[in-house]
Amino acid sequence: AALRRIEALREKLRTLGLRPAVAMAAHNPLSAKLVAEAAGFDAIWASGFELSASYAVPDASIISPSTHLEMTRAMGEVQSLPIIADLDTGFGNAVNLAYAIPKYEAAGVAAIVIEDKTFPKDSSLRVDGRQSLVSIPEFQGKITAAKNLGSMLVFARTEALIAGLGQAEALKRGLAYVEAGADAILIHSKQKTPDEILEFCRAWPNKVPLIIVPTSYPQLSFEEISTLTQGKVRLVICGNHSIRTITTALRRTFKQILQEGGIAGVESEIAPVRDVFNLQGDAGMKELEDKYLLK
Ligand code: SPV
Ligand code: MG
Repeated sequence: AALRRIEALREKLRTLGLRPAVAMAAHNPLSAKLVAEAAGFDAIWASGFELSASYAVPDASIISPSTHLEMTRAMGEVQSLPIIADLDTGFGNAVNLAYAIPKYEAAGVAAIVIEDKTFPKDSSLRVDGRQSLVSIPEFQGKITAAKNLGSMLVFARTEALIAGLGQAEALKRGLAYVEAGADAILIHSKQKTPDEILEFCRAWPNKVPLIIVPTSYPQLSFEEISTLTQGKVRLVICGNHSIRTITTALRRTFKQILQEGGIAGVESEIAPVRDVFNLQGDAGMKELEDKYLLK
């Protein structure tokens, strides 16, 4: 089953459709299941930012790797889309990453993303965040370790633009990571317009697919991303749209309940308990009850 998910994702990256493959962020098995239920997303993004936010702590290597691993494993149990796991820096150096690879592989993950920042990382989107990069050879070591020690796809993410190092450095890093065996390059930007990313994509000479996370430049449709990058961007990651959605929804409901002094008004606005039971897999438990419990 794990191999099937890896192949499914590999195929999505290969297929040149009207739009790129789209991965949606999740931060727990329920949100992952809802991504799958939406029937249209190609993968789950097991986001470090979303997980950190769900614990109300910064996305800065604060959450333990085992917490991320457990979230990711449990997401794989309740839905069947390929999971792209956000391994940040690889949780340390290439040795730390080497120990993580078999665990993520056993969890049924289809692809991992590692980024070329120093450990501990800071969020790419943070204003005045601490952004320093490891050397190219050091990061190539991480890619090689990940490729050698597992069969998951390895997406190498360069933070050169995030760190303000410019296009030439970003390109140099992207190409060096391809040389080390990366299956795709994630190029990240926090500019408010897509200009910087589009410039990188135009210059990208390689057949290796590109991945973007357009949180800070949301204005392009998926189709436009494909067209404007000559199909070079094969995967778009919606990096934080689950945690931001629930933040808005919870605030709205809580406010309404307090304003109205009761829960009646929100009843028609929120998922019925029956719906939640379904998401919990109640039908599966019913089958077990019928089969194995004394009548
Ligand atoms: C995440 O969702 O954890 C990411 C994307 O890595 S970003 O937050 O933009 O760095
Ligand atoms: Mg992350």
